[in-house]
Amino acid sequence: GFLVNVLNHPDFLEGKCDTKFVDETEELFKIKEGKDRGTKLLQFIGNVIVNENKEVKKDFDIPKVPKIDDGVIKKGSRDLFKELGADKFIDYIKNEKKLLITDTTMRDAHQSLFATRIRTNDLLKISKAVSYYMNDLFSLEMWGGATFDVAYRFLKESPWIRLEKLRENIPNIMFQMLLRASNAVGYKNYPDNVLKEFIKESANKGIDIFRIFDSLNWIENMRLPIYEALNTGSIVEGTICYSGDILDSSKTKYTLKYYVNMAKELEKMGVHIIAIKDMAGLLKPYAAYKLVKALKEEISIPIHLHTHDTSGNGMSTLLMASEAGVDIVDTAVESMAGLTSQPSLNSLIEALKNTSRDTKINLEGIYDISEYYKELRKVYYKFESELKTSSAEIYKYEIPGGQYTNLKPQVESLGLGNKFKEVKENYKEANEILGDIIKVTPSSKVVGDLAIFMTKNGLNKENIVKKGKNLSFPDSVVDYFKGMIGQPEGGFPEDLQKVVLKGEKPINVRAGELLENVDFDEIKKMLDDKFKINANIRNILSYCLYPKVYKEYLSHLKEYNDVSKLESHVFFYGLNKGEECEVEIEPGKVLTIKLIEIFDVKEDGKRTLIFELNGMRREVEIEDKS
Ligand code: 3PY
Ligand code: ZN
Repeated sequence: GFLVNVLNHPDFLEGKCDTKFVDETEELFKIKEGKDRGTKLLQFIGNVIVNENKEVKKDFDIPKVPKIDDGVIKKGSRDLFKELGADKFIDYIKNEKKLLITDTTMRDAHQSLFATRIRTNDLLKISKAVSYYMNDLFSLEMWGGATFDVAYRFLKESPWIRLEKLRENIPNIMFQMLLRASNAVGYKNYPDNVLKEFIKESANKGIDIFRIFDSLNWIENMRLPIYEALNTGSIVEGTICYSGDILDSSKTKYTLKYYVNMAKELEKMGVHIIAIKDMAGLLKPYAAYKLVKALKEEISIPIHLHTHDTSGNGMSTLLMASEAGVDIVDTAVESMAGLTSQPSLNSLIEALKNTSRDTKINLEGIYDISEYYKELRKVYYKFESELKTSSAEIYKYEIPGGQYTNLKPQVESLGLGNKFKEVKENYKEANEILGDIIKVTPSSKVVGDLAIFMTKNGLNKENIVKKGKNLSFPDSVVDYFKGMIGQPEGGFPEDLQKVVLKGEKPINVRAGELLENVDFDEIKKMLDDKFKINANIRNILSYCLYPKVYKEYLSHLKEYNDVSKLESHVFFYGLNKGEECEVEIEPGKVLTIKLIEIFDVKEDGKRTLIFELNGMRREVEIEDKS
């Protein structure tokens, strides 16, 4: 009774009640003018029902969150790190016999399996159980890579809030992010002050470990971000991206020597750990043994291995690396592992039990966490790839895990759906045409875009230089040849470069060096004026990294309010007639929303939807865009 009255009170629905808690949390809640919060959410849900979800909504079970001793925070890697500081912590790693484990479930696993779509709401629900049951892990990779962009672009939520809230709920385990060197969490070089500030703020908000890679393995792109991350006192992983096959002596570009030399250079720059980033899962088991063994002999800092299980050989690769003395490896919880994702955490722990590299991690609670994700994953089914089995063909195509799952829908959306096989073949050929480059975001996008372009225009190795004279190439390919994402090993193929650039001059220094620093004050003023917010440094950085996407996110926020609190099945699929959902828009403040009726399209192209909001009838008009 009383609660319902409070919730229905116009002041509450208009957001005039005490919102101190949320105001302190982030910028977004400050956008409060206009229609009330409840109505805005009804419009959002109405729009999903009318324009987004084209199928009958399925029934989804509620994923079960494992029980924990509430309030008990077990000691974890972060406590040790805080106690020892970076340098001593590295000594601890070097002296540790156990194989140390990173869990990628909150970042790479869902990036690689279903297009990075897991929402913060779902991560937060499991986060305290993760803190409780996974406290013996080395780290959680839970931020960076594609998560930043996708949060704003598709999930309409703030990646910063994700970081902040996860940090609150998981204070004990180290957080790790993936940073694309001078490309930050984007697809191109950013001005130096943006890069520096972004790294500082990420560390401030709770990132402990920065894994820094460059998409062409170009050290010049990595220097500034590495120094900046070191300056924050965080742990820095200098990364070598693995391509080709060091066991194949006919391949002379990416040899064992090439990787060892790169690792040595990174070690000289003062990184704490060398990460081997095998983004496409090309590092074969015996190659892993050879590479790790050589690195252990040639450098003195710990080695952290990241691979993907696309070929089905991922676990063997981890075990061989373990034999060769690798210090840390990446895995994902069982129900989020395998195929284009990482090998399974659960299987690896079992495989090493009672051996010299026994991880000593207790699996009991982790099984329950895996059950949670297994159930949760069903809600994200529409983003899953069709991949049902592993594919050793990946050794031929060299397509990174995340790109592999995205490429098919991308090809389909261009009306080339029946040509997926051809696009994959062209991916291989495009890579050869480009001079066999390292392929990982964003260079992998260059190869993918070129492959699609070749498929559309009937281009191949033989005719591309001649036919290409009359074609304008995709932006990513043009930028690549201009040198905007860096310099590839062995340089650019010059004849094709001329054809693509059509007279424009390429650069041979780091692109960020040529970019002028941005004026943060000016951007703040613009955001404050246009969106009526009081922009903080995170808002400003988000704008700098993704101006268009960030502005669209703010407009969305204005139009629909904060949709991050909706359950994912409602966010993606709306409601069935008669179905009810609850939204806790603030702690203790719950809206109950029920869909009563959907009417036919009217002459003005709109549909009327009838909802009940906390038991009161509400009509909403939604434009039918079909
Ligand atoms: C990213 O940059 O997002 C990657 O995961 C590359 O593998
Ligand atoms: Zn990866």
